[in-house]
Amino acid sequence: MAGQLRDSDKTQLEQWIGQGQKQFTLLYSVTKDGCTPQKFHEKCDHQGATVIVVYNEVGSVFGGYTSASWAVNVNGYTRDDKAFLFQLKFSNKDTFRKFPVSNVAYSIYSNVNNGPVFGGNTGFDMNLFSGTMNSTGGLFQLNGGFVFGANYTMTGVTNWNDIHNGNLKVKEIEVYSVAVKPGVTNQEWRKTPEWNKKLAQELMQEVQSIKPNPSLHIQDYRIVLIGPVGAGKSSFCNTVSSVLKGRFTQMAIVGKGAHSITTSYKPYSIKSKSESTLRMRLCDTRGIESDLGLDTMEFTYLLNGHIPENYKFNAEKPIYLDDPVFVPKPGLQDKIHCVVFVLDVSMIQKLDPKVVDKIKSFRTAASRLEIPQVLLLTKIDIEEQAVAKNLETVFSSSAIAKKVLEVSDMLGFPKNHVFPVKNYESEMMLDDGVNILALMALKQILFYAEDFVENQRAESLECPDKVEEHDFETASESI
Ligand SMILES: Nc1nc2c(ncn2[C@@H]2O[C@H](COP(=O)(O)OP(=O)(O)OP(=O)(O)O)[C@@H](O)[C@H]2O)c(=O)[nH]1
Ligand SMILES: [Mg+2]
Repeated sequence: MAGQLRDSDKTQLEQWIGQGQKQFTLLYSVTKDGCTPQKFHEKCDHQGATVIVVYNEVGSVFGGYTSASWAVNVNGYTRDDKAFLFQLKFSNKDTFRKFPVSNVAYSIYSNVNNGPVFGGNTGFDMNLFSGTMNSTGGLFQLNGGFVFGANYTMTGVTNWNDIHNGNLKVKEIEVYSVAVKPGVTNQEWRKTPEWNKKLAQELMQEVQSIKPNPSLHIQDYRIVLIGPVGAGKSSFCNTVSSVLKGRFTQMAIVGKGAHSITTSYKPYSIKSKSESTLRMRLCDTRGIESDLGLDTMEFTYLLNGHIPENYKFNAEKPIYLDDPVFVPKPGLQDKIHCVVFVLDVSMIQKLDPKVVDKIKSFRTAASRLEIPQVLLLTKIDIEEQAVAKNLETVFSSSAIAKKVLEVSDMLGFPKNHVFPVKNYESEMMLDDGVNILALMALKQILFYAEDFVENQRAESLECPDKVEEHDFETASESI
């Protein structure tokens, strides 16, 4: 049975309820089931969380949400600190207001003689009907009562007339059960702090504050992005730059092609809103293809800093030792300090086995050099609709959790080295969710780069011959 509640209203209710996308199932409709308290209780008792939606004669839509079941306490009150009243439309105009419960002891009232009741004690805030409602011309006359602000905080309105226009003739009352959407488990597979603007700002500050210790004599942490064609490597560079700059930027060209759109080794500097430059280089590379492009030897040269910046990869012929552009004695600054593998989450099972083998052998090469590695899983919005609607559900999405398991098994990544991200691609406005995911990943990447460089320094101090390419004591003091 389909109801009248619009998708946009469901999205608004989901945001108010929190914890991701919900499945709304119509349990009761006054027009279809009849307007008696008995019918309401028959259809709606013991159903878990419900939302009651009232549509009145003059185009106002309002109601109440409770996470508690009806009739847990027959003829009594049920506490529910998550309960709220709301309005969705006023006189046909979208008007979104949430009125949270203030007196939790009187959140909802279940009584065999009443339909749904919110509030009590000093007054029922919203008591829709008792007995049978009179109906004429397809309109039902609400016969309960509305007490303003008795147990709910009515911010933004001055009395109930601002919600129901003083018009108690209703075209419909619907009750929906509100359950966790399949695919969203509510069981977090990774704990994160509460997502809000403050978290985004804190992450932004942290990321900007990470810089190499001056005694290391390196200007930037060098991060390389590596992965199959079209995985979203260049998009991640643009996303990070946009997040930090606070507006959309396009540094790297992105797009779709049979072969890699990016053809060079391009290190990007990232600037913040205040024009300060972050102490890292995000290095974009040509996409991995089964029989073309980077091979393990060329990748090892890249890791060790032998490939100059802006080098145009020759897909047919990898760089070689005597190549005129080959950097013979790279310093620690030229080396890669963290490898970021980038995979399109929706393509994990469809990857060419030769590309998978290449990634594995690149991982082995990086591991031999003790370079930390993380995996970015892009396009989570394509993989899972619920996540696309609300990015915050990514860490409770069973579909994404499954992908993380699959990929960590396939490529041997520890699960906590795998970061789901959503790159900016069609948006017209920056989004806190996109920013938070990108910044969470970037922060960890920078920490790993920091660890690697610190380890290199410790090794060079303990065993000066081991790190022959770089002499920390005589390195330039230009930083
Ligand atoms: N929906 C969605 N699209 C994305 C995401 N990341 C990248 N894209 C799109 O995927 C396509 C390829 O992205 P690129 O960033 O060019 O991929 P790349 O890894 O740099 O590819 P090559 O340079 O060709 O190797 C573009 O059309 C992007 O807009 C994402 O997280 N979500
Ligand atoms: Mg690219």
